Amino acid sequence: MPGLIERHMDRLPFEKGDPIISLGEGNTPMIYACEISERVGARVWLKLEGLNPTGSFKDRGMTCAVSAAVRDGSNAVICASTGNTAASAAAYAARAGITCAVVVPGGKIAQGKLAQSLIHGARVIGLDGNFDEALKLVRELVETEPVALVNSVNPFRIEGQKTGAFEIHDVLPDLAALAIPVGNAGNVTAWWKGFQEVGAAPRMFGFQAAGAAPLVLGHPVENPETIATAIRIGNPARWTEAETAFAESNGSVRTVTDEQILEAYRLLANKEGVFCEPASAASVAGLLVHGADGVEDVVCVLTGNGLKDPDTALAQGGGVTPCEVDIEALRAVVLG
Ligand code: AN7
Repeated sequence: MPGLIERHMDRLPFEKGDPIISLGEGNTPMIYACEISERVGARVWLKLEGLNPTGSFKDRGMTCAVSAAVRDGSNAVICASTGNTAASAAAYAARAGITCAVVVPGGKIAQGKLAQSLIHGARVIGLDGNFDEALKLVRELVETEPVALVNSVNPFRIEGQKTGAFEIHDVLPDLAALAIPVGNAGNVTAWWKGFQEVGAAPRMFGFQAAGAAPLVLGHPVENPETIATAIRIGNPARWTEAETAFAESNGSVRTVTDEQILEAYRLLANKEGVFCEPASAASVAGLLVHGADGVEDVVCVLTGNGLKDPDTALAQGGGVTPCEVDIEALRAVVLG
């Protein structure tokens, strides 16, 4: 299967003969969510972006950002990240044979994302600060150093991520709404751009964690906090673009609490069989809490794979039942 640059080259800033760094990203499954549809009172679909090569939607943008960096002669990339961008940048840089540095909030990213970044050979820098501080520093660094910045301030990231909208539009051309978690606001910007390019205009329903909700509050949050570490962001780089997407699409941006996020996270796993990371569950939590505002159908973007964050799953799941090697003991604990 070709990657998304080859599939969508007519709508992307690439030409035949350009170097393409791909891991076979995109073309993710979309499945119907029976239980959630019933609870929300609308047809709810789940777009499983956690099934991209590194386990998150970031791969759509990263194939474009790293391919463009290679085309332009870069031999190093850098990003600030809450974890998924780091894992994706590390993988695509490894594939391209270039070096990668990732700057993450020290001790505040999920274990799986850290493991990925390390095993792909990135230089992992644990900053004594949060994502917003990391991004500010990295932007300053690339002003003087010959390193390509692959955060979503890079327009190639937006170009790649907009292809999710093409895939949904092929299946649901009259889709009424998209529910999406919002952190740095690159993804909602990209999805809205993608829908516009195919002449569609579903309402963009964005959801932020209550402790990290600058777009809802209307001002930056100095010390963002949420269990959904992926969206622990207080000053989104794509602020104005996100506001435009919500306004133009007749959408909205609202909050969900950590408890509501975790409830949706458990519900997705228990009733739909879908294991996503906490930040991704914010989209479903938002619909469950705020309703679907009368729309008939809505796609929730499940942005990252649940395996990214084993610690949260272990804390939220049931415990392990011990058993000695004995058939009666086993019968008792299995049936008990
Ligand atoms: C699972 O990896 O910002 O609003 O540095 O990992 O485009 O930022 C991750 C963000 C949603 C929010 N869900 O998307 C990073 C990073 C997951 C994420 C978001 C992120 P944006």
